[in-house]
Amino acid sequence: MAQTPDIKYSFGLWTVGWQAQDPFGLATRPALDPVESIHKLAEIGAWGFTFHDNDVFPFDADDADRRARIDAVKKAADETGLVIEMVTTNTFTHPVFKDGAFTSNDRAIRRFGLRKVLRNVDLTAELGAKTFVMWGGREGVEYDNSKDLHAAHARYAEGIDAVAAYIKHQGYDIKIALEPKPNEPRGDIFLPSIGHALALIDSLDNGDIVGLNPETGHEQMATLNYTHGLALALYRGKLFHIDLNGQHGPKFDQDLVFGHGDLLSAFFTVDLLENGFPNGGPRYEGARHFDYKPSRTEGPNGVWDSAKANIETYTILARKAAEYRNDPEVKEAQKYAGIFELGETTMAEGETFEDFLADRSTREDFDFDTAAEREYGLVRLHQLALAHLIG
Ligand SMILES: [Mn+2]
Repeated sequence: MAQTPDIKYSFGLWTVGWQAQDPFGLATRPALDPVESIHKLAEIGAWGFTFHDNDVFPFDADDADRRARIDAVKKAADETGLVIEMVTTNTFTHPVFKDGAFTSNDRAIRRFGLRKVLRNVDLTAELGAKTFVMWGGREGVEYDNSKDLHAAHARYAEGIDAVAAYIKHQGYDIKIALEPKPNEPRGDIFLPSIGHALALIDSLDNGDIVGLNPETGHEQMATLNYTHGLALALYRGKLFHIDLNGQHGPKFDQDLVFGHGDLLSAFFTVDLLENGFPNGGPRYEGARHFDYKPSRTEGPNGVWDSAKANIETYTILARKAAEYRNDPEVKEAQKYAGIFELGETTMAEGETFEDFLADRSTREDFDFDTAAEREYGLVRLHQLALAHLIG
């Protein structure tokens, strides 16, 4: 058992269950029974698990088979005490979705895709999960003339809004979390970043229950800063779920163990998640959810070694981030850098424009040459973080 009852670790069943088939090679591992995976996840210290509908039952399962497999997963959850915290829908594997589900040019396929998603919303409610992730992996194009791009965004918004409206219509206690990704499997995927998704959510009638599920590697594939993305989502009250993993910069989606890509970035991600912003503000309270893939080189032992590595890495980083934040030298360096000063509003509360314009220190008496000489000590502060990380 892992040693961290206070951190809620969760894994997708598709992570450890991945058989490691890729575009160039066959599977290198046998299939795993989801029930066995759930018991193994409990053994390594997980708190919860998540899944796509078709991680548990086949795309073409009949009703009896579907029910039997769902019941087996529920029984395993009960036996292990693991929480089913999130459910998501596979609208990318079957060839029918090769041009997308909500944004397919074929209207009948869009209606079929919506039915598949709504059926899975019902399952999410039945299992008591509170988060419904939507990753539109096939919602995109290879060629810019493949779609009316205005209509495609309108159909994507319509589809997401319909799912949110259905959740409210049914009275379910579920929030939707959109998962941005810039590319792969499509050449360009719609909603490629956290910022794009936030812009679309603002246009929805039912956007109050729609937020984000940002993935480390997906943002880093787009050369974006994952921790900054989490911060913006938190600022907008939209960080509903997270997918933690590792990535080495802009290349194919590597889905490495958390921390096995950009370790410094992972440290600051954990520091934000565990310790919050230096001046306070919204916090992320959900599961520390890993969406990684055991590398194709790994056999059955490597699968569980890599799953444990996610928990171990996060746990170590959480301890080091706490030590960093509680270090008096760090607090002093943060103060010197002006980090707490940034928490003060620029204009005083109740200050009028008349007051502001009359304040000669804002222009007439402002000594910008002296102000320009200010040192912030940012390298020293960063070295303190590095020393805590590697020390
Ligand atoms: Mn990924």
